[in-house]
Amino acid sequence: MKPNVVLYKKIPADQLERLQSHFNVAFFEGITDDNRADFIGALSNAEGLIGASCPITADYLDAAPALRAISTISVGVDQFNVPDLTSRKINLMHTPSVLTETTADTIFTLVLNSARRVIEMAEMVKEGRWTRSIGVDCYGTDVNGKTIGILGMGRIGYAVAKRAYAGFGMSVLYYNDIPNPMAEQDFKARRCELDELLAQSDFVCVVLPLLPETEKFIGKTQLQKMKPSAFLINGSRGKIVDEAALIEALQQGVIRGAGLDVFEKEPLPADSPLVSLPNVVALPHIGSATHETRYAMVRCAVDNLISALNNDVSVNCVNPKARQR
Ligand code: 8YV
Repeated sequence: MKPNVVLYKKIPADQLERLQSHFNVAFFEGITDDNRADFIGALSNAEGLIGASCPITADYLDAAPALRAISTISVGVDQFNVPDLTSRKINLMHTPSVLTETTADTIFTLVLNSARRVIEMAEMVKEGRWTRSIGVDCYGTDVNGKTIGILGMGRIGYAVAKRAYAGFGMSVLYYNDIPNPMAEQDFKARRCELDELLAQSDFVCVVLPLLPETEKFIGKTQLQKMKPSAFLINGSRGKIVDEAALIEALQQGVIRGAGLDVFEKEPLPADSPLVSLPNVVALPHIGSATHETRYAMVRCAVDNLISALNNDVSVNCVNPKARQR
């Protein structure tokens, strides 16, 4: 008998077939008010759960007494209460390595777009407002040779540092709970206190995971410690930055601009000042959203679920100790 698995995100056909060759799959296209009752019903005999972008709350877990493994198609695990999963003996699998480089590309896109005002300038051309040679009102800020401060020197932080150092000759500062000797050796990255990083960096890049202790990690006080010419770049999770404080800082010129792929509330409400502020580049959470990377994430998540339900949690498991094997 194949184990029962619930899939709550649309995935490519070949990966669905792989999943179906190992499991009986109940498929839901997201979890919505319309399908919630059926989703909860399908959980009653599910041993595995796979999907992304929906919080998996205690009421779902209560409805899933046989659940042994959840495989999220993401690196971030903030949609889950990991200690609760561990106490329920449910392994949580994620997709860390496959999206590192693409997410770092997105973060660097935000660095370049914010500094060189690419979207503003492109709109000027598209709207037929390029009617004379450009003047100081169109100038941007250099990226090359500047200082980048990276909050969180994990896989993605390292990949951002690589681009900054090797591609743009930037100095790299980082803030992390533990040293990253590779980043120090490869990119001359220097670990420092948060206040020093904020005061010295021309680009402050947030690449921390969202945890209770990183929520609103960057607030009014931290923004005021940044240079007035600096940019805040957030490619991890919106809740790490106090959005109201950021909006105020951008409106009052406390910092020069921001490049944001993530927001406190997603989709970003259309009436948010972040939509209309000229010194903000806002993207719709596309960090890992390329054909290649999203496919690799799904494949990795399917592999992870197959392994976990075969009692192998040696790779990509967030809480390997959840089940004592
Ligand atoms: C996706 C992400 O937006 O992996 C993550 O943690 O934020 C993104 O790659 C998301 O999880 C949807 O799959």
